[in-house]
Amino acid sequence: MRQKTFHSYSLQKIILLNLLLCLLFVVLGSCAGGGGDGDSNGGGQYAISGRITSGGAGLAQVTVTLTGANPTVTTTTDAQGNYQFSNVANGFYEITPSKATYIFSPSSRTVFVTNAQVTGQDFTATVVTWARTYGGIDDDLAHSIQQTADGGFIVAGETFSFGEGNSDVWVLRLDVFGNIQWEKTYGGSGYDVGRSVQQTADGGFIVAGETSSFGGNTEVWVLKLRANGDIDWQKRYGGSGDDLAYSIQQTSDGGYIVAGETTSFGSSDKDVFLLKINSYGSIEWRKSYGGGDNDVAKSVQLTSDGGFIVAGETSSFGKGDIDAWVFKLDADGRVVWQKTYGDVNDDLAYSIQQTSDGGYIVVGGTTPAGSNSKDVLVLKLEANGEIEWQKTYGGAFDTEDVAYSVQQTSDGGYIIAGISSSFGNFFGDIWVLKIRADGEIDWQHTYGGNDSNSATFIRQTSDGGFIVAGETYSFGAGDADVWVLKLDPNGNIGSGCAIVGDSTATPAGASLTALTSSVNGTTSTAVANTTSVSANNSSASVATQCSSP
Ligand SMILES: [Ca+2]
Ligand SMILES: [Ca+2]
Ligand SMILES: [Ca+2]
Ligand SMILES: [Ca+2]
Repeated sequence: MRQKTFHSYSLQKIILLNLLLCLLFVVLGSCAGGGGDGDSNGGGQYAISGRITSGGAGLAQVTVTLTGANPTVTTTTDAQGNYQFSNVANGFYEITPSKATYIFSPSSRTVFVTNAQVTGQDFTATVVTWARTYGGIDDDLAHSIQQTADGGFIVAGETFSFGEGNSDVWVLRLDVFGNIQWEKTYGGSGYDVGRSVQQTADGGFIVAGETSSFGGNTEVWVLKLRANGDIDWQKRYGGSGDDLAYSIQQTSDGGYIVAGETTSFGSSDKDVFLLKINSYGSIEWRKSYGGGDNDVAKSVQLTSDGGFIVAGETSSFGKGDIDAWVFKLDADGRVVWQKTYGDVNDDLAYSIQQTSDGGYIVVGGTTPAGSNSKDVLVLKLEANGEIEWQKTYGGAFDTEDVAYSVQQTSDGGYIIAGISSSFGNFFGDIWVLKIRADGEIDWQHTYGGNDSNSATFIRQTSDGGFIVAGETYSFGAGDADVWVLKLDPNGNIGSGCAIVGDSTATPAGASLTALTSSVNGTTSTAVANTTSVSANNSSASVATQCSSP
């Protein structure tokens, strides 16, 4: 078997060489122009094959392009990372792999097929990692991030550096390397905040948060954006008090579920506020849930039965001070079960997800009895809300360690992000914990500089790494900047990135009590009003703290 590999041929040279080879191989009755992934195409009889690996393991679903064939053909790697082009004719070819958020080494290979199969055309793939700030001279904060279908990212938060006055909703569309594709502000003269963002089935985006730019008090604000950031529709929801949204998700009917808090409706002080709206923002149902004290929802998620799971906090029910509060709803907002989780001090839930076993994972913070330090709280619940296990993660006395975001990972474990002042910087570093299904720690890292840093949201990315959004006062253009970290599957950003630190937390058993609370959802009289802002382009300064490769 003969095989030659060249790395420096341009496509033009390949075409020229193939013209010459046509003359050379005319007696064989074949020319470069064959090729295909299993199809007989052009009459060639040879195969080009290889394997693509990442971290030693085969990488599936890599698009591999063979140019020099006429027409250019593509194939994808199988579950073991193998690929093959069959029925290739003699000639010169260039093989180029591509997959969002990966860099390949070499970036392409040139091969010469001459009366023999060509094997061993292997590539190694490395996950793209980076840490970047986005902002202006004032406070710029990220509250939510999601990976988009093209492998890039959508970030929502608030900016005081740009826009129409006070804070404006700020949405940044990033590519896989963290380059800004577009950035826009939305708002009026009041405070306008984006708390939650999701890509929608039509390729656009849904953003929920709050606005005080219309009519004085604060209202829930929902913006439906097109893929380019222009506004499809915009509506505010509420009553005479303050109404805020912390979480939104698209539902299977194309509409949306929105969760937050209200002082306009329900029992006294704050109540949990839920809105089910259709794909145009019209209200389908609206309910409040709560007792005589503060009751707030921080996170809502669809469940596999078509209903919803809601997590937040309550001072109306439970063991004392604030307790974490979780309730399961059917599709119409009726309570299926409801439980508080707590002890005598503050116990907080910020993020919930249904898990693959039908249960739930909840994260937040807890202050153990007799302590004045806060630790990360993780509750694994059964499908009926009973506690399967509960653990805390934290450091020294008098410090604050809190988790704001959780997601089940592809290996059945969980990724958790928040803030720690026990490890890294005393003023607070971003803290990310990768735990196993039983709560034991796989790895843990801090990310920060000399001033305070905090993460609000984390998601696993399609390459097995993670995307983290939050804020930093350590880096950027002034005051807080939006901080986005693209991590590899072990939480690293290349090697030797100075913002990455190690922490040494060990899981501790917790002893929170689950109690059944007793609310019924109350239909509110919240109204929807159309708002009329325009999307404005902003001009963030971007700084890169680390990037690899
Ligand atoms: Ca504003
Ligand atoms: Ca209340
Ligand atoms: Ca409590
Ligand atoms: Ca700033």
